[in-house]
Order: sequence, then structure tokens, then C-alpha cells
Amino acid sequence: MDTRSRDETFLLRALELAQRGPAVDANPRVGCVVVAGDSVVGEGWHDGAGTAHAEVMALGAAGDRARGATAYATLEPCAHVSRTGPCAEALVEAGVRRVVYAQSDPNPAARGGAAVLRDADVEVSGGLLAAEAAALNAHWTFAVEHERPYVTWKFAATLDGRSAAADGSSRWITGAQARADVHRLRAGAGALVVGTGTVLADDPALTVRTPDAPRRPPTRVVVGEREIPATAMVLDDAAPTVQLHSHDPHLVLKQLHAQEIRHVWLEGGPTLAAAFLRAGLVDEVVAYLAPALLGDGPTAVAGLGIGSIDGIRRFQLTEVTRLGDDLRLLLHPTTK
Ligand code: AOF
Ligand code: ZN
Repeated sequence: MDTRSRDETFLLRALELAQRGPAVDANPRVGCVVVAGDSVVGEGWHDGAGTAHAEVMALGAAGDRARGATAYATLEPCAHVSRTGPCAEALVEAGVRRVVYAQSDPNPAARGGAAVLRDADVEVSGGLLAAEAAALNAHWTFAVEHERPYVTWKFAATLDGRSAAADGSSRWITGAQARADVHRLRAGAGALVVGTGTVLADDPALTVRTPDAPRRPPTRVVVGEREIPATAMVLDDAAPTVQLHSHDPHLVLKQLHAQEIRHVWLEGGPTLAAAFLRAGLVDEVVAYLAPALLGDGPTAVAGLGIGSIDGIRRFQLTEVTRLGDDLRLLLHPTTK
């Protein structure tokens, strides 16, 4: 086997190991394989913020066999001391001779491991399967690069774009399959964000009700100045809840980023959605459309400040899925 396909084989194994870590976490999922000669002598993965890094786990398993070995990691080994680390030094100390990694660490606080390794005369090569490794941590990568969480705006509406009836009632616009799908997708978010208006109107629980619940429920975030009653469902102890009084989407995301939330689901209502859309802070839209009409009542979004057809906001239609009698559209903003 030539070096490249050999490297690819072990990196693919490292990618497989990485998937054992939590999909939703402050930290990326990382895998590592230590190979001596042709044999795997240590495997490791990162099991979430606060636990050992993948390299440390793999080196621990390899013990003395790491001396002269090659380490394969899905992310550039870190060069910093935070909750743990630094992995680059641990690799040097273990006597690893060569390090192959996929994705360069985009985190300014942690990166630089490749340079540390080279300075210690370890042979380093990075970039192979980098796209695959980044895709495994797409939201983490986005958040670290943009210094804010990735934002998905989700709404359910009738054909005429209404998310509630004239009297404010909004339950059961879509069918059971679409609602189950919402819970499945929610499980992948770090936070579910709503405005105080939505809490007052609908009293949503904002919990994930799926057969395979995530390790940690998404943080519930209530944005706005209005008082919400202590009896509101979002304030129960089913999941953590954060109340933010700021209306500025940039500030909201800044605060959530500081809490290491990597992916935000914006769940309503129309004013909050408009604020994020106007600020250009919606990265993805998941729209559930029911084959129904209301004719009156609040729309999914209100007040985009578009006065004329020239100002129309268009999206790229990425995916269309039928869920029972409803449609789920996956949309992305078109880059102008
Ligand atoms: C690695 N191996 O397995 C992971 C890395 O707070 P800490 O100490 O857990 O550090 C988190 C940062 O370290 C994270 O943002 C990312 O840059 C890097 N993650 N690095 O060498 C690992 N999980
Ligand atoms: Zn590390």
C-alpha cells in the first residue's frame, strides 16, 4: 500500500472513532489512531468538553508502543492548555515520529500544534480528508471561524405563510410526521431560541421529545424585554433556560457564543425572525408548509422592511422533503 492510501485508511478509522463523541458539544468530535509498523497500537476519541482529547486517549492506550509510531488525528493536535492539552507536546513526549492530521484547527486559541511538532522534528502532514473532518464538525467549524453560532430559522406555516390563526392559536398547523421531524432536528441544536411574545402566546416547552434523546437537551433561550410568568413551560427543569433581554441579534449570538453554543435554532416568532433576517444572521431555513389556509393571523415573519419588489429576499432551495401531507423545505440565503 502506498503512503497516501495507507494514511487515508488510518484517517478514515480516526474519523470513525470521532463519531463516538457527542454530536452536540462545545468541542469538536475528534478521533485518533496510533500506528506502529502496520498495527494499530492505540485508538482514542474525544468524548466532549472537559474530557481527555483524542490524542491523549490514544497515546494512553498505546503506551510505550507510541515511540517511533505514526499518529493519525482528524484535527490538528492542539497547542494550548485549556480544559486539557496540549496534545502536540504529549505526542512529542511520547516519541511519536510522524503525525498525520485532516482538518487544521481553526480555533485561534488552540491552533499551532503542527508548528510545535515540526519544531520538535516530528514529520507532519495535514489536509488529507480535511473536508470530511470539517463536515463532521460543521457547526463547530462555522462557529469558531465566524465567532458566532450557526443559525437555523425554523417555522411552520400554511400556504399563505401564516403561523397562527387570528386569535393567536397555533397548535397543529402541520401533521404528526412534521412535528416528529422538528423534534429530531432540534436534538442537533445547542440552543432553541424564541422571543418573549412566543412564550406568552404559545407557552412552548422547547424540549426534545424523540425516542433517542440527545445526551444533553438544547439550552432554551428566551429573548426580549417582556416579563414571562414563572409558570411558563420554558422555565421548568426539563432543560436549562437562559433569558436575554437584548433584542440585537448580534448581541444575542455573542452571548450564546460565549457559552460555547455552536448551533442555534430560531423558533419564533415573526419579530425575532425578522430581526435576525434583517441582520443577515440566518444561515439556513427549515420551513414546514402545511397544505392549508388561514387567510388571517400572524405570518411566520413580519417587518422585513421591504418596500418594493427590488428588495425581495430570495433563497436557494436546497432540499424538498414530503412528510405526510406536509412539505419540508431546506433553504439557504443566496449570496448577493
Ligand atoms: C485536540 N484533540 O481531541 C480535541 C481538540 O477546552 P479543551 O482543552 O477541551 O480544548 C478545546 C479546543 O481544543 C477545541 O476548541 C479545539 O480547538 C481543540 N480540540 N484538539 O488536539 C481533541 N477535541
Ligand atoms: Zn488537544
